Amino acid sequence: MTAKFIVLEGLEGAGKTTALKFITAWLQQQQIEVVSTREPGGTVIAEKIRTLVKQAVANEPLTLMSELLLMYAARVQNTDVIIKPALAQGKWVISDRYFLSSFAYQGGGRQLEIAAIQAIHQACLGEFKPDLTLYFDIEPELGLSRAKGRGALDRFEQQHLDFFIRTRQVYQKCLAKDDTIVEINAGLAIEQVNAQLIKALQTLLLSLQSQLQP
Ligand code: Z5A
Repeated sequence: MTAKFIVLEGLEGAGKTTALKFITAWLQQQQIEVVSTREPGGTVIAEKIRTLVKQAVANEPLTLMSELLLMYAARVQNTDVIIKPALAQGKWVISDRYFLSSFAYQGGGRQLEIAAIQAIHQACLGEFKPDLTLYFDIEPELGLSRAKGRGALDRFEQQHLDFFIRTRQVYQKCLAKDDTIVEINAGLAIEQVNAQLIKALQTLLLSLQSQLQP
């Protein structure tokens, strides 16, 4: 079966990490070999970058452009070391976040120019993109209240509500423009979220089967 690259996107507390486990188990039941990864992170070097971008450093703010470039450095590492080799071996890849996060967080939340992000994106990834992005849409207040339940907040989670409202707006704009992005209503109970995930995965499998038929 042709390998597929699936990405989970959305605000914090939307349930991406929870869903990644569910999707991995569901695909494995269909006899599909799955590799999971996350961003920023996934490889040893990219995980070091993750630590760098998530923690505040005393007396030295991380500049907006540095933050963006670090996200892309981690992404190139993850793409070249984990994602592309796994796909080449016929394995499916699921990533907790990918490049849409940079457009939403750095473009929307941080208000960096989208044209600058696009230029860096093109230089780093070219036309490479996921086959399916599951966008977990949630009211920022609800997502943050779920994330806060976990304890100390990182550098992103400490942002004001406006930051997350702007981030969500970019996600929603991208959703409207790209039919490889599927919306999941993440404000519902886990069972209802899982039902939406199964539907999206079944649609992907069916389209794959019809492509493979002579
Ligand atoms: N970032 C960026 O700025 N630019 C980029 O290019 C990239 C990332 C790639 C990564 O943090 C940060 O980096 C992120 C964006 C930025 N900023 N923030 N904040 P992360 O990976 O640590 O955080 P996250 O991706 O937002 O993950 P998260 O906070 O863990 O959220 P989640 O994975 O979507 O949610 P969860 O862990 O599955 O669930 C959270 C809690 O809610 C947990 O207790 C669950 O049991 C519960 N849950 C899950 N689903 C439900 C439902 N349906 N009902 C009730 N409770 C639920």
